[in-house]
Parts: sequence; structure tokens; C-alpha cells
Amino acid sequence: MDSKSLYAKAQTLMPGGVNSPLRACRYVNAEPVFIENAKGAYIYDVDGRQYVDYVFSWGPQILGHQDAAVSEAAHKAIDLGSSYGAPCYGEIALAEEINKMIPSMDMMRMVSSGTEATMSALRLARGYTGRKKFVKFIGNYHGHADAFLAAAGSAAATVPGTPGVPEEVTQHTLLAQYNDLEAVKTHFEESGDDIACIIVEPAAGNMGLVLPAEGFLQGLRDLCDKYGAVLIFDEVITGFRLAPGGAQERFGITPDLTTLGKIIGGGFPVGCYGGKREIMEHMAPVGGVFQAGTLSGNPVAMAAGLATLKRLQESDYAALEARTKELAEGLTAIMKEKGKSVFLNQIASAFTMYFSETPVTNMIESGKCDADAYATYWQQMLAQGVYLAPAGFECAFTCFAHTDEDFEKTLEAARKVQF
Ligand code: HOZ
Repeated sequence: MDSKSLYAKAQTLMPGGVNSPLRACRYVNAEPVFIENAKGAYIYDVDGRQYVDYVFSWGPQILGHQDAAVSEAAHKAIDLGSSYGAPCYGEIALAEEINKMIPSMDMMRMVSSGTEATMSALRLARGYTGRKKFVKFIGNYHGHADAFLAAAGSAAATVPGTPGVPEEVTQHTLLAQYNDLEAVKTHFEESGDDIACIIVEPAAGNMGLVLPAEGFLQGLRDLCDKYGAVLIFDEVITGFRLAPGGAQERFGITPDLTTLGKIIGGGFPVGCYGGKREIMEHMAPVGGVFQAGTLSGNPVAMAAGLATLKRLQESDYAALEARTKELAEGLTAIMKEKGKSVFLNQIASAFTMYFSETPVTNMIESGKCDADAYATYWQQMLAQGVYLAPAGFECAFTCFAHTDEDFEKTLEAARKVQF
């Protein structure tokens, strides 16, 4: 069946025909293509078309699809059984590797998604401090647990005001604009004794890519230290992408807890939260804070994650960053030549080119971007074999399998876009 027929059938079985709303491509006024397979830097749809991928499953496939070492590790693990619901060596091996790459994670817990990781980290911070409130940034997205669905980014920003989340649940969620340290200070001055934690994307990836202003992360660290609150870095996107040790290595700021997902599963469903031993020992069965999961520490996901992290330690992050910068600046220059006002945010192997009249440093500015221009750009890039995120509030990701020819093809496609 072709993509069109599959989409028609899917809509009879799943709301919007999808299992995660952005995939319906409504933000870009289009219909989704259905994927048949993926290899290296490319995905292939059921209609026989090849695309240079810049989504990579929204981040996990930083090595490219079907990396040989990752596939081999996953296959070997499957041959030993796909799930035990009991401890296995793979959990220790992955935890040790994570601890080596992100030393602030003394102890950790594996879960099955980033949403579970952030939800559990918030519960732990609340249980550890005995406080209810927490600070969250407008346009940051920490998965879809109720407490985080206040001014959330990513797909949630395209469906504001989610029915089903009682206001009593988000009344303890204190909001601040990203990069606005003064707003966070005010929250602490007003209710510092009742703030359990700050949770932040250390580089935001769900309102497009937005980088932390100079001093912002240090300011959050200082406020948490002053008021005895827990600093949580949500590194579901930035972990192993901004540097082998994530954003905390890149920016030199150490959180108390870190949440991970995406890349640590090597393409399988995994999340993880962890940090200071003293805090983590509040988790059951050592402490009283509860969290559990049948598929937590799944042996296949552990094996794929471990193989991914090992491969990343021998990968040239600096070279990929330099090539990504060149590509992103090239795209930006092309759009400017076409008379479009665009601003670029880029770091490591992630970037967002905003169709915007101003630089983008927070959700207010991101929200003002020209969604129609992005939709036109997206549709015409897709038609020329370039697969970008079907929403403006996301990042474009490059991967270690992209060739210079892939980037040249992408630039060539951009040159042909007509507004
Ligand atoms: N949460 C992802 C965007 N940051 C989207 C996941 C999906 O639709 O697959």
C-alpha cells in the first residue's frame, strides 16, 4: 500500500492516524509519508522514495540508522531472550558506561521513555526535599506527564491548553521564560522554601533549538544551592549529542539529577534518570519514593544503548559540529538570498533555522516565527528528498553517517525552494 492509502487506513484505527501527534504533519499542512526502512543517513518510504534524514527518530539515531555495531548487539541480545523482568548484566554494563561519560550520575534507574524519566525525577526531587512546587521553563518539553503540561513546547505547543490535566495538578508548576534568570529568582524569593527543584533543558530543543544565555545555567545552579532545591537537567535530547558527556560537559555546570532518553537506547525505547547518590538512595526499595516498570532495563535496549555509547566515544564530535555549522549556515544564507528573514541557532549536531524577524532566545520569540514559510520550506524539501522535522518547534539533527554529498544535496534542494 502507498502512503496515502496507509494514512487513510491509519486514521480509522488511531487518532489522527498516528501514535504521536507531530507525525500527522498538520503543522506543515501535509500528510505523513509512511516509512518502509532506514539505513545510514537515509529513510525510505513505502512509495519507494529515499530521503536524507534530519529527524533520526527525533534524536536517538546519532550514528545513523542500522549502525552495524548497534544492530549486531541488539540481535545478539534478542537471541538471549527479549525481556526478563529480572536483573541482568546489561543493566550494569550500560549504567557503568553512562557513569563514565556523565560522572554526575553516581546512581541511576533505567525506565522505558524520557517521559518516565522526567516524571520519576520530579517525584524523587519532591520526595527528597519534602516540597511541592517546581520551576519549569515556558517552551521546554519534559514529556507528557501531567505536571509538565503547562506551557510545554514541542507538539504540546501546537495544542495549547490540554484538556484532562486538572489545574490542581499544575498549580505547583511555576513558570518562567527560558533565559530569564530574574523570573526564577522572583519565584524563589516568593516561595523558595516550597520549591523542590528546577527542571531545565540545558539547551532547549523543543521550541526549536534555543541556547542558554551566558550565566543562565550557573544562575540556576546558584539558586538551587542557596535554597536547597534540586537542579535537574533534562538531557533527553542533549545527552550524548552536545558532547559525549552531554550539555553538562559542554557548559561545565553539574546538575543534581539528570534525565536521559533517546540516544541511550540506540533506537529502542529507553529512559534513565540519575544523579547524586544521596538523592537516588531515596528511591524504593532503599528509600520510600516509588517507581517501577516491567520493561525497565530491557536487555535488548540495554545492549543497543551500550553499543551506541561505545561507538560514540570513538566518534569525532568536533568534525561533525564543524560540518553541521557549515550546512546550517549554508541553508541560512540561501534563505536570505531569497529575501527571507531567518535566524540560526546551532550547537554540535543540532540546529534550527527560524523564519523569524528577530533572533530566538525564548518561547515568545519562537512562537512568532512564520509557520507558513516553514511549511512551504518543509514540503518542498520533502519533495526533493530531504526529510526535516514536520514542525517548526523542533531541531534538525545531523548524524555521523551523513556524507558531504548528503549536505550538498540538501543545500541544492534549498536553492530550489520557492516561496
Ligand atoms: N517528542 C518528540 C519531539 N521532540 C516527538 C516524538 C514523536 O512524535 O515521535
